[in-house]
Amino acid sequence: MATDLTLGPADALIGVDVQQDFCPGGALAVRAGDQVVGPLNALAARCATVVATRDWHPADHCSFAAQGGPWPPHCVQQTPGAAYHPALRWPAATIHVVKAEAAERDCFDGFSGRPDLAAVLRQRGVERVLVGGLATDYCVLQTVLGALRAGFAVVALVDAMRAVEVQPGDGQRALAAMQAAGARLSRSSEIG
Ligand code: VGL
Ligand code: ZN
Repeated sequence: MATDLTLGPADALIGVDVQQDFCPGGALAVRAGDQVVGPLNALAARCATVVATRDWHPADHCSFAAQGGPWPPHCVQQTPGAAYHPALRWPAATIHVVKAEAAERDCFDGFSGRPDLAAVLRQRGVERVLVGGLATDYCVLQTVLGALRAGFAVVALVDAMRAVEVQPGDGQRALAAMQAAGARLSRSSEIG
């Protein structure tokens, strides 16, 4: 049911970009990024539908500094940095989505990746998505907004996400933007 925080068959968990390069020691490390793994594992074990997205760039991606972009090279396809954090326990039936595969375009929204996530979720009868992962102020924010645009109710799992914070406060501003767009902010411990 979309009106409370009790899990049902119409709920899906989306773990955004919990990849080595976004975790401590990675090429574009998010502070304490690995701390999202625990709450995501706990919910993944309880959700009928689980989605995991990955940032999945070619080596010459436009967002990398060598091409004039803002970021160091990260999440290059088929490299260890693009792998999921090793402590993640995605269920066998997890739906895996990749995004930002084309060199000439960046993409922060899991609903603009491959396969078409909105179509896959609708086909399964999903009405609400619970979203966590990395990073709060980039791909988590855009995936939350993408889900809302696609017509899903959204619970943003505040303890299961961490922010890059290129500018201090970006994480808090991202949470405010999610809420203003219609997402419900919740701690994963509140999910019944
Ligand atoms: C991301 C920066 C660059 C993210 C991806 O997953 O939030 N951030 N590429
Ligand atoms: Zn990226």
